[in-house]
Amino acid sequence: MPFGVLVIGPAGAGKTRFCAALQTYGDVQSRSIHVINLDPAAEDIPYRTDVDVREIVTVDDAMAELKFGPNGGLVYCMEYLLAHSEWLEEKLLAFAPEDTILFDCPGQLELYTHVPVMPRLVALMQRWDTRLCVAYMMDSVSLGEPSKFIAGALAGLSAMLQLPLPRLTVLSKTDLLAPDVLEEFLEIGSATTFLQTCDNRNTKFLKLTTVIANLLDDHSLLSYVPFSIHDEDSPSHVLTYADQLTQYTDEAEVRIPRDIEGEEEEDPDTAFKALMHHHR
Ligand SMILES: Nc1nc2c(ncn2[C@@H]2O[C@H](COP(=O)(O)OP(=O)(O)O)[C@@H](O)[C@H]2O)c(=O)[nH]1
Ligand SMILES: [Mg+2]
Repeated sequence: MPFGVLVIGPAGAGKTRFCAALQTYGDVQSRSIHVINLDPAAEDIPYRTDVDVREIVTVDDAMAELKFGPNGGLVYCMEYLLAHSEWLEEKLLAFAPEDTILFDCPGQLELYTHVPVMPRLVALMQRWDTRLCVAYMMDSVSLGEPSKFIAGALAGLSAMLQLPLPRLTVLSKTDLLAPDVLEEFLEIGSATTFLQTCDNRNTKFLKLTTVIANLLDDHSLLSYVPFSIHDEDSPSHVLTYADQLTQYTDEAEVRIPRDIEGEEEEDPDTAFKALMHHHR
């Protein structure tokens, strides 16, 4: 039963580079990390593709032959993939049980929220005996403005809520943030407090953004793992979290903290926060 991380997030958030960085890390650590490209519109791919959806369908072909626009073409391609899911199933069956597979997904969030393509794909993959989690990539640029932060957080949530999988949010491109901004953000660990520290808040929507931030905090909906392709420690940090979520525990470097009695398994969110703390 291979382990999988579905890497999702808006176009340009850093999904493809993230997959490339993790694959390189796997090579160095002799850990078997494979990448499957599920983006039929991908152009330059900087990693070794073990499986590539473009073998069976591309957005360019859908646009040229069926006269779709870019978005319609993408939906067509993903539906085509679903209709030919035996192709993917066969590819997945070839992986070894201990392999980790990263799925580099398309960036159009409609695929998660408006059409049920990705949820259906996830349901199929679960039936094929893969242990999956989802990593939502949120660009660090979102920390620059309260409105961008709320929009990014909610976009991530709406996509993740459609996928019944354990989840983590990766704050990408952290090298672009001033170190003290990143440190403070991770230290705060609360959307409400973070927004209070922003001095460029739009007072007109203050009540609304406060309510949304409270909601995010109350349900521990956001825990961020920082990531940068320029930081050599980033891949191992992210994998530590992902391994917990997929229960890739045999080879995981860090064990899941247990309840004191050792009876109950700890709530994943609590365990996750403990790890976040551990890595700071
Ligand atoms: N500075 C910096 N740039 C990054 C990082 N990750 C990705 N990028 C850049 O962001 C752009 C989009 O990255 P890509 O991985 O293609 O995003 P995707 O559309 O989500 O797959 C590219 O120009 C990357 O070079 C990062 O950690 N730091
Ligand atoms: Mg990409």
